[in-house]
Amino acid sequence: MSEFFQSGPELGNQYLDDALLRAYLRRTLPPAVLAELEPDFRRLGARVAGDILALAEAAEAEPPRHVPFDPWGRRIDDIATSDAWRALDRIAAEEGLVAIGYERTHGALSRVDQFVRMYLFGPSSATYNCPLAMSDGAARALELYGSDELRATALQRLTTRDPDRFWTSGQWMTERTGGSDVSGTSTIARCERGAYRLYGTKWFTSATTAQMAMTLARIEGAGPGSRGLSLFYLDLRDTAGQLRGIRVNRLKDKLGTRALPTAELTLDGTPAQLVGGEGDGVRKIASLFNITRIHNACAAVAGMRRAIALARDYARKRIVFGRPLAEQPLHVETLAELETEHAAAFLLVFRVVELLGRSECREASPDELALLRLLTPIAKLYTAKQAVAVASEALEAFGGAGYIEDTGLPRLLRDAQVLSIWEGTTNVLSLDVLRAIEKDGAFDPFMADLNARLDRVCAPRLAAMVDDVRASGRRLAAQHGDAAGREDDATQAGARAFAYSLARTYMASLLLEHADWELTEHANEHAVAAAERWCARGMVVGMPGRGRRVEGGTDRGQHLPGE
Ligand code: MFK
Repeated sequence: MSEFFQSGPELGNQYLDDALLRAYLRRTLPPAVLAELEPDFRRLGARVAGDILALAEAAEAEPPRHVPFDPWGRRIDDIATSDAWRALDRIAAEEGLVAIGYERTHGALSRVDQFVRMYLFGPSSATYNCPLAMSDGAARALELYGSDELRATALQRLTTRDPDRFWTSGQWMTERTGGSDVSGTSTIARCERGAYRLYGTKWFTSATTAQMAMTLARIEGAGPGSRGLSLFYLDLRDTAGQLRGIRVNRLKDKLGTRALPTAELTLDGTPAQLVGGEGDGVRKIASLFNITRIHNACAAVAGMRRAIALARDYARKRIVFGRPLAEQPLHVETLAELETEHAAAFLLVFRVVELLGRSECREASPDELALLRLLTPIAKLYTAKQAVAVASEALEAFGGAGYIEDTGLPRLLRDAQVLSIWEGTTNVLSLDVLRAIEKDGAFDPFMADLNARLDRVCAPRLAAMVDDVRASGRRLAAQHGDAAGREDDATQAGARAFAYSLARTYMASLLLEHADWELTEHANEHAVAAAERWCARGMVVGMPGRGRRVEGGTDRGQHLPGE
């Protein structure tokens, strides 16, 4: 009988092992800032492969439970969570995972600092990054629209590093009558004795253990549609920690993100405070969900990185046909494709993070604000699809083990699948891309930014690819010209392909910029290979009615990223 046992994959320091992250930071941060932050990144990189990872595994092993009644029959609607889940909350506060974005110690670059930490923390957090994303979004909405009182209370709580004072926030947008079409929200806000109370049902509320929530409701008598909605702040618990005027109907039985409590709630006279005045609720809550969409994209790129790190480690250990997988040309090729997907996604997400920081520190030009508006849905929609494809391929790299629950590997795929659903589906976000172009005039700033980046690429080795990306840009401009001002069915039907094309073309320019820096500064060819792979796959995806050819690639029709 064989005594052979295969060794499972192990994680090293997730900062030190991430060559792209470290190179990006050397390229982007002033040396003094990097020198100040790097010891912390290195420390967190070790923790997320050590004690934080152990807590995440413990939280996954003990999912939340809804306890509707106390032993004597009183309705309590407790959501019982594990010690590990609560420990992750404290760590999040101590590590400043929300706070750093608001302390702004390094000005606009503070968002880069914060998102690097979220990128490291996310895959070891049992999805605690979701409550943190919503808390960050809520903090931004309160910073923009909150009263002095809410800024002095709730905003301080969301952005403190003191774990005893730290709060998380829910973001309750989804109703049975609404879903993607938030304008269908049917929760009513009634003014009773000078204060608002909410009545309605919220169909998906993630992180229901939070202390506060931001939500939408229609003030009695207000008009229809999203303009008739208003934004409200809810202080969820009384001094005994009981929910105020809220019934938990049940916890959702989800495909993944199982440590994260997601509930159906009935609001029955929930006390609420209006935020930012009456009306225009969707526009106001957009300040929140544009932040959570960036977190979503960061979670996608972090999930890809984690799947690849595990697959790479395993490839060095697993011997088949006489040599390790890491020496098998086809396996190496497969991993290189995944690395390319990750690199393109990483550079896109951190480009958006840089713009976010500049906008919040009032350093962004009008063109940069429009670009941020457009790149946010692009990054969210494209990286989410990549994350699913990369997780699926990474599971396959483990053979049968990738399909076995107690390896922990299937969770990578289950948790990736939500990324293209919550915070707006791929199609909703593709339509948002059209909205950003039509309403915010974001196409010209996009093209100007793309071409300016290509102008800066000077390594002769990259010149042919620069020409390819410019050609893609011209095709996009032609498609944009054809569709400008049109809101017909054909334009809508082509929205996803157009969004993918914008994403792929912009990502190509980022890969070339990074490759140029690597070549010039370090004579490093690795990033060139990623750019070559990306460009060879084509950038402009065919749109229905405009042919289905992929420019620079084969005639494969519309394809999903990573296919
Ligand atoms: C690990 C990472 C974790 C992430 C956290 C996950 C937590 C999940 C919890 C959830 O809540 S998931 C639920 C998420 N739901 C959504 O994301 C909603 C999806 N649907 C949309 O996004 C629709 O596009 C939208 C509801 C916004 C459409 O609304 P309308 O009212 O039909 O659209 P309209 O009339 O075009 O927009 C109204 C206003 O909002 C307009 O401004 P004006 O009033 O000034 O004209 C729009 O320009 C503005 N607007 C819409 N989208 C915007 C925006 N402004 C800025 N940014 C945007 N993205």
